[in-house]
Amino acid sequence: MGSTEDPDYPQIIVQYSNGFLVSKVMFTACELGVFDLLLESGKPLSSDVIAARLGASTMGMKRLLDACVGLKLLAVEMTQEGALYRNTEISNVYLTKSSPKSQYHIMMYYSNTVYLCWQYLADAVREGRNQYERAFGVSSRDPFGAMYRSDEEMVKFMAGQNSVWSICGRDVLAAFDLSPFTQIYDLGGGGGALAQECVSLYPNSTVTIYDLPKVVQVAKEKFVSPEEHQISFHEGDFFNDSIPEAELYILSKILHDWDDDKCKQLLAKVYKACKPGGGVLLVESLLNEDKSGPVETQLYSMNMLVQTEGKERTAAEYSKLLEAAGFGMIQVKRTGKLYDAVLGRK
Ligand code: ASE
Repeated sequence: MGSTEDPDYPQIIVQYSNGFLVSKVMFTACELGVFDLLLESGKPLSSDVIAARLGASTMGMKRLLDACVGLKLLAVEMTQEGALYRNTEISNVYLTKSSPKSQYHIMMYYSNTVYLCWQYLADAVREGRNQYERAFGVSSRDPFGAMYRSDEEMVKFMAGQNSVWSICGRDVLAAFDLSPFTQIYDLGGGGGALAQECVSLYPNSTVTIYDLPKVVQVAKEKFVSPEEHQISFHEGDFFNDSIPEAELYILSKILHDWDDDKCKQLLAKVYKACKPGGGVLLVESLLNEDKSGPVETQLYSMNMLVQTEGKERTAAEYSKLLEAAGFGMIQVKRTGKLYDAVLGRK
């Protein structure tokens, strides 16, 4: 690209314009179960067979499959019976529902919820607030009231967040040696995937998932089995109810949901509850200090605008919030993946 680029065919503009088409093709193939069927089948299948098994039109399915080949999400081989499609290695691992590293649920959340909010991105930028009212007709005053407007939406969100920890959880928890902290609270721990990674990485730790009563109920029902003895639950609203004493508090993708005032309120409360010598671990996607990137984090910050009251922040911004609450000895670790870690001590 660069100097060799045709000025009348700017790659960057074409690629970015088509970005949403790319996302929707991948989301749709996931939603219709293309990758699951090809995994189960264990052998390449024709578009006719795939269409019939998934209850789709042959014409629509053929086009979707070919687009997936173009996107390198499927491979095709020509045989005497015609084209046969199979999963790529990446699709088997990340796009099938049953894989331990499946990103299926976060994609369904993006495709069916986040996508609808982004329809109103221009309004969000003009007004500086989330777009639940326009997108779903629910009040945007309480973002989690809106995000959890139905049990179904709440479960989709929890499953989506869980899928992220299946690929990033270990790195953020291994960023610091957390073994000195055995009594851990995961504030807003939701579906519990990060708590599960935590007790697996630190076998001497116990993690209490602190979340809203209806979230805890669903976590117990659908995501965390009672046999997982190192994990327990505490029902509450961390802004309005008390926070029990512990050695370490994990706030994973919590502060990015809220403005600076709310973050300071919450961190001050956590500081009060924290044992001396204890700490707080922030798990967030960190912006560069000059906010020049990473682009994924900049896009997530746009998403916080359309969906929440918060934003993505720099390491210095998180450090300032921690210091304002009383925490010290602040350490920052970038993982090179989507989510990073910041540790503060009392
Ligand atoms: C939140 C995280 C998310 C609140 C709303 C959210 C995510 C999507 N919607 O705490 C996961 C991160 N992904 C993006 C696109 O921001």
